Amino acid sequence: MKQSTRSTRKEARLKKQRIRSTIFIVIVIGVLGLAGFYIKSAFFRPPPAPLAGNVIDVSASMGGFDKTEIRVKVGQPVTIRLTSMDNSAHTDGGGKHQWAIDELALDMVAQPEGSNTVTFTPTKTGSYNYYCNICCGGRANPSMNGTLIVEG
Ligand SMILES: [Cu+2]
Repeated sequence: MKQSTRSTRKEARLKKQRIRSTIFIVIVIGVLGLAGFYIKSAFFRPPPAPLAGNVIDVSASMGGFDKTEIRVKVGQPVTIRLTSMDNSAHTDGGGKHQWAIDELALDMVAQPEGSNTVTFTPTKTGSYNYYCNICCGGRANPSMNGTLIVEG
């Protein structure tokens, strides 16, 4: 009788220990998983989600626009998606970039490491200067300029 009580207690203690170590392992796995998730998202930024229609991606960094020439067709709606490759730690412009064309009254700003879009339908052929006036000397900087060519 006494013997069996002792062994039941021992069993209960072992069970408690097992539950504790299981909880510990679950917490460790959870913390590691979370850390892995944050490390992964810090180093591998997924590409922006695709948009419907005629979308032209333009990215901007302190080095300038990745495209200096964009060709579109007159009468066809087009979406320009501007993505800033810079983070908010940049002292010059805070990582924001702009994409603007004065003649077409187009003006948008992409937040640091973010995207912005503008959709328009060009009505006239011609070539138009687009620029960013936020960083690196603004629109006077040749790398922060490009040409939108509207073809007939
Ligand atoms: Cu810029």
